[in-house]
Amino acid sequence: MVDVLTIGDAMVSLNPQAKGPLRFVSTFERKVGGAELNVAIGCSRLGLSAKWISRLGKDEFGRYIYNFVRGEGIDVTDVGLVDGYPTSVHFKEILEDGSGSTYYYRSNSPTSTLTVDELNDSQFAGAKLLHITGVFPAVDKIKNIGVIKKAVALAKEHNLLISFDPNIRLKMWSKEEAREALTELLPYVDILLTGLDEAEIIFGTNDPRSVIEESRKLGISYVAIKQGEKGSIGYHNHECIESAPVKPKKVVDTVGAGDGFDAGFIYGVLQQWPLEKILHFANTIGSMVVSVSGDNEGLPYLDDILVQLGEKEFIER
Ligand code: KDG
Repeated sequence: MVDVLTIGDAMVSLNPQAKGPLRFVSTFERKVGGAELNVAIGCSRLGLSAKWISRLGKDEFGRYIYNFVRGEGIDVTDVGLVDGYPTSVHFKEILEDGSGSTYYYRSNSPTSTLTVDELNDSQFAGAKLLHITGVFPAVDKIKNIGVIKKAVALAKEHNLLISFDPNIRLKMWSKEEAREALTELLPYVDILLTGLDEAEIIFGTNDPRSVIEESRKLGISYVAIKQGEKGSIGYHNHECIESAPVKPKKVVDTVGAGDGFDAGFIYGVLQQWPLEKILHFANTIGSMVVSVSGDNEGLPYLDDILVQLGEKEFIER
């Protein structure tokens, strides 16, 4: 029995050791990435128990990710290593001005072998929350949305909360495909964690008030609009709060900041904190993630964030 359950695709993330277009970069550091997995890692570091359902290639990269995830204390009972589907890879490119791009090599992802039959009551019974994103459906547009729908149905049957981050990757599907698939999920969502650009694709508006209003009409209980360096806006129980940004110590790598925010928000909801506290906690995690290179390395342990928030003393030695 776990607190947080998620289903998703992961990749070896190759991080450039120099800035500039990748044709001029010759060395990379091997790390791990994957939106849903990053959230599971964030939750686990905060002290929640987390389970990640996935497939990896039966190859050296698959074993590397599997061991890494297990090392984060995440339940990997339902992570299979499959033959014939190489573990996915993505390369990150960081330009001199800090802007970046991602190049995916994941079209034949091992997660495309996951089927609805592999989801069952025992994975959901007793869990508190299912976290889903738009990345997994984008990996296999027809089949994976079916897997997610079954997960959503099981989550509802077992009274789990459902958190959803659209995480729309336009290198993987078009705006129209994303809108069509993801809007089907919205009526089942309890917690929407989104950027305004993604909200615009889904709701046709990037006005925060309208996004909240549209979400509210669908019965979504918590809405968080992530605005990066501008902070976040949250809604719950007829209350709408703007939470000020938390200035990072430095900005090294922004990938994964949104997942860190999601993990913090989920943690706060499960602790039944007031919205203002949840938003500040989640913003603080986002700011900690961007200060460290890698998609999940900067996700804090609970003690780290309590020190950051001034709620715990830092003892150096
Ligand atoms: O949210 C960060 C993730 O997106 C990253 O770790 C991997 O690009 C990635 C993806 O699509 O999952």
